[in-house]
Amino acid sequence: MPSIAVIAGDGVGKEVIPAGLRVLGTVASLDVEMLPWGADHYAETGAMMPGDALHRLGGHDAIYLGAVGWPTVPDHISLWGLLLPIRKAFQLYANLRPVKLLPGVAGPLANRGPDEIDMMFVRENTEGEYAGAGGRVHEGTPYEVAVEAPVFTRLAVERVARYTFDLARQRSGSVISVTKSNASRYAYVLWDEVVNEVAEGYRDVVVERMHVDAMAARMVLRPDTIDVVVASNLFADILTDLGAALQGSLGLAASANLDPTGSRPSLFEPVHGSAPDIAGQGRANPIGAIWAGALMLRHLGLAAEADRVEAAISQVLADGVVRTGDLGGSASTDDVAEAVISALRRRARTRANGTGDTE
Ligand code: GGG
Repeated sequence: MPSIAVIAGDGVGKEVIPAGLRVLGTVASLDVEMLPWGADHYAETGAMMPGDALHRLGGHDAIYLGAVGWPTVPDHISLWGLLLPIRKAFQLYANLRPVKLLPGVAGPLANRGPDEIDMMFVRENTEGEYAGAGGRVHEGTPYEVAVEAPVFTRLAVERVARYTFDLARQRSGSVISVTKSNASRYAYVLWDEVVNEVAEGYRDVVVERMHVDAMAARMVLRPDTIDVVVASNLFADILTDLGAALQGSLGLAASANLDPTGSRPSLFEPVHGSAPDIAGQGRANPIGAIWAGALMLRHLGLAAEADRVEAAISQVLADGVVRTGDLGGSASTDDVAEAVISALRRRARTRANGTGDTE
């Protein structure tokens, strides 16, 4: 039985993750360890997670995470105290973020339907603008200085490019590499060079280079021309929030932080944060978390179970009856989880009755 470390974290993470676990428990047996880390742990101990956290997480097959961040903890402390150390220590270098408009969801783009918004972003997840290189001097003085230095290494660009090209071969065979090598003379010039070198080994994959500003516009104006995208840590972070908006809600967006070598536990999370404005009210959309759970099942070798969860999510959204406020409805987090579970059970009965597989 796969062993899962669960960090619900902060705010709505504590609501969507239990909902996600209930759905996952309908299709798979998981050995779950709940780890109460985050802002409450910080208030009690001065740290977002204990000193042996990485050692403990390392013993699991996967990590299922909700959200990190709370107004009582400075954002850079919460992020650097929990999520980023896990991504870096376990070298979860490929952050996979599907951007897919599901049937029944009204996206914000006029006359653009599910056939036209179906992208897969691969975010470099270990360095770039998130490298943590920098510092502050002369703090509190009029001549104070802050330096935040992006770090790009050949190794990290090469491995994420390879991962992306392999993925593109399973999809349309086209990749857009997002850059800014006109203004950034060093980092993104190396990025472009290494992507081009990797592309030499994938002559069957069509590669396009786009500056990040033009890419943002293209996502809105011509989303149908985009399939697989590879981008740096910061660029993909920003573009996938735009992507989540194109999907109809940030609450729908899921992500997988992968160690493609399989030697360390990968981490699965909704893209959204802790949403303090609605936390504690039971009205957060759990679909991003449930979808992230499906990505986790697939990573764990439970592909059929993952397909079932994704089909049930699609069913609930297509039915359009049970929806949280972000999608214009009034359902609670639990209502949506129960609707997904009911859809799973209905579909299982249909299969068992031999009346056809509706997936
Ligand atoms: N769902 C995880 C979460 O809380 N994300 C919020 C966040 O700030 N993430 C930072 C990042 O992915 O760059």
